[in-house]
Amino acid sequence: MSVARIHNARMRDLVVSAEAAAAFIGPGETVAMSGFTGSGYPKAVPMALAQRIEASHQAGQEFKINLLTGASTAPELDGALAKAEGLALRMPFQTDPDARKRINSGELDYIDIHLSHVAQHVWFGFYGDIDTAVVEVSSILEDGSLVPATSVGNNKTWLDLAKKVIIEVNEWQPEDILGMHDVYYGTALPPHRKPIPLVNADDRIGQHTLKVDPSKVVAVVYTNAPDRNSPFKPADADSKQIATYLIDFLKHEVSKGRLPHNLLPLQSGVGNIPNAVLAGLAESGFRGLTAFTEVIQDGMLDLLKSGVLEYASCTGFALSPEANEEFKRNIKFYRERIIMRTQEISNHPELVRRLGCIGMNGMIEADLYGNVNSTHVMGSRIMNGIGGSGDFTRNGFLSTFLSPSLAKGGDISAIVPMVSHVDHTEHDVSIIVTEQGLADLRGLAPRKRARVIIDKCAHPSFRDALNDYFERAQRDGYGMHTPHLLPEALSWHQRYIDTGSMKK
Ligand code: 0RQ
Repeated sequence: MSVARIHNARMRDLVVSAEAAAAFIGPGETVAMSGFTGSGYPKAVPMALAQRIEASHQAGQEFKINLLTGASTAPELDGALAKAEGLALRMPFQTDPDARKRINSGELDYIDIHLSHVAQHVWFGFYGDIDTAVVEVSSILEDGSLVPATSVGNNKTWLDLAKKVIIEVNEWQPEDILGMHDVYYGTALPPHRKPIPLVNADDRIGQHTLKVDPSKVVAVVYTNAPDRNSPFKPADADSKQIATYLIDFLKHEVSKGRLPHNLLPLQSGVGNIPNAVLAGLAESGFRGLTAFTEVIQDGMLDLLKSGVLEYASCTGFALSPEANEEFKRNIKFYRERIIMRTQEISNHPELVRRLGCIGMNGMIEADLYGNVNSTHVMGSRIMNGIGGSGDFTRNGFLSTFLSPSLAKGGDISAIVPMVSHVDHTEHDVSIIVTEQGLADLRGLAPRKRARVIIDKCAHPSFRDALNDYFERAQRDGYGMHTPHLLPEALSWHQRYIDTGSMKK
């Protein structure tokens, strides 16, 4: 077996098969793994663990773990463990269809928290002990330090706190990624916190590698397997229209002197609409842009390549297979322009506020007053999770939410009288954009917000019904500050559940 990427003699002695490594993990353990939006997640040990769990279940023995990661992973991790019915608790973010099915059927507990909170909540002891950490790296240096792979996520915290550590060294990861990371070891528990010394999105405040206490490492597994992500759909007409409205708005803000010519550091969510916005920025005439974000997806690599984006700070990637190859081929170019941080720093409220990020995220629905639901379909079924959207929405300079005005072939309106679940409150949301238009909610009292949201963002097929609700709420509601008709406020959702459409 090749061990070329392991330059430390003791670590080389620990190389075993994925099956032997998975045997270190026992039923009931809390296991913290690497991985952020389909990058840098362990690829062999979780699958070997899933097989072990299935064998235990066949032998009539209960075997489940609590699983913590940076964010979503991929079929080899979330998918395999969910299918094996091996998860009792999952946190903080997932996008896997099998895991989602089990969460929504009540078989799997899921804790959906802000990504910037994860590390500190674990230090505070809210999740008990971390029994095992399983972390993918690109290589192990002679001094035993670890070169992170394509995500950093919570790996620093997992390695610091876990009782035992399993390392996957993935030869598919570019070895020349060494130098791209910036791992900050200066965070502390209250009351000992100090300001984080980062004032520009490209400041380096940490070190290139992760530390691990060698006495905790029980196994090293060698792999050679790609990061996997769901392929992107090509941008459709609606995504392009949404991107156009947003970019025109940003230009307008520059002309008013509220934004500098190269804007402020961008945060972009994952998915087709944010990707369409990035593609739109490529042709917008903007130059010298910067990003302080969680995830870099295809569109951002393109912007770096064309020079429209000067540099980007992130904690992980969500790339198509083609973009992965491009990234690896030109790793030296990207290493000069990308800084990868731990997610406690990439999403840190202090830094997002200081830098004045422009947040651009997707949503499920928004209501007349600007409350946004990013996570729950019909108030009850989780889609993915809040992820880092709240870190940027509450603390950014501008918080924008982007969505088509309709879902499910036109049966669902993304603009509803009252959201069925709230992730981002009316106090945090500044801009809502659909393919119909852009609602600028800044400086507007609630009833003025409702007017602008209906007029600019609602689909024409739901506009009359929204106007009717809003007028009657102003006439018959309990108060005029934020008028509602409580028995009707969620009736659109109930109608969808009963009839398959929000329309009467
Ligand atoms: O379902 O796949 O079954 O058809 O939701 O919707 O329109 O493809 O949009 O992929 O951008 O996802 C909010 C989920 C939008 C995402 C959400 C259904 C729709 C479809 C997906 P199908 P689209 P997107 C950075 C920031 C929270 C996390 C976040 C998200 C599916 O943006 O997870 O922002 N955000 N993180 O049919 C019922 C509605 C619906 C609806 C959409 N109103 N009612 N179903 N759908 N609107 C990344 C990290 O934090 C790591």
